[in-house]
Amino acid sequence: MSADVPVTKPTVVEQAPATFGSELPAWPQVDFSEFGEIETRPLSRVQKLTAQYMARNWVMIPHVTHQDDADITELEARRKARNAAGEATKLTLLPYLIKAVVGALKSFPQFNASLDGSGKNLVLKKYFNIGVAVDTRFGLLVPVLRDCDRKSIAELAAELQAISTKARDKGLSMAEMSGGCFTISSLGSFGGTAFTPIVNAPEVAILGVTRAQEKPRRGGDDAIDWRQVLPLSLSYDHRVINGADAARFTAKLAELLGEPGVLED
Ligand code: CAO
Repeated sequence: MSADVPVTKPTVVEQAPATFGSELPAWPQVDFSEFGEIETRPLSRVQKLTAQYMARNWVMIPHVTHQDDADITELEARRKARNAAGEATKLTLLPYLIKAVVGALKSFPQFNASLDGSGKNLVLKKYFNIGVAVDTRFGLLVPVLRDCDRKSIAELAAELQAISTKARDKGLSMAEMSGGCFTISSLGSFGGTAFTPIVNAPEVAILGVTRAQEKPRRGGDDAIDWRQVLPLSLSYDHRVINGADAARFTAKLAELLGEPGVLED
């Protein structure tokens, strides 16, 4: 380099703070009555708590939702036959879903796990407690059914009916909503084709199901075989679960839901 060329120091690029781009503007304060008639209703205690937890989970967990479906034609036939034969508690799809989820958690233990408080370790659970979202007049409540691996479809149906009735009539204690490994949110009786459930931290995945639909499948001699197909929406924490595992997990769920005899064992 010749002596008359000025030597320039490399520019030091300052590290942007981790919060870069996430400075939020204040929440809009709008007097809606300026625009028309309104009514103000205070949120319930449960709604306020749910809002806080949902906002935290949505902001802190990098969510991905994987969509799949399961052929439940045989399952539905067996379920209806059992109900017609006079089950003590009417069987809905949910107890079967719980058993299938337990089977899939056994095959993919990273779904039955939580990040510890430091975020540096994955805690793998050897128990199978499943939370079920229940829509109540107090707001959304999630009772946890314990040790679902050790309970039959009929036992799960009875427990589910008792706890969801209690949730709707009286609400639930924190103890009844603690200790879950994985949550199921079923909107099947309401409708819908898919949705994005929010992971129930510190769990790492949640299964949403919407209404089963009749869909055609190519049968022998190109005949149309109408099947009952259940949409599955699996949201997961992408820090812990990768997309390939989510696809394997839902495929396993679909396989298990296609073998209702095994779930009933
Ligand atoms: N496809 C088609 N039909 C379905 C179905 C599905 N995926 N899921 C349930 N059904 C049917 C049931 O089989 C039943 O029909 P039959 O009388 O013909 O058997 C009917 O819908 C009513 O079921 P149910 O709702 O009483 O019972 P369930 O076990 O399916 O669900 C419960 C129980 C407590 C989970 C449900 O009532 C509920 O509260 N769901 C709301 C969950 C929710 O709000 N999630 C959103 C959370 S995020 O905001």
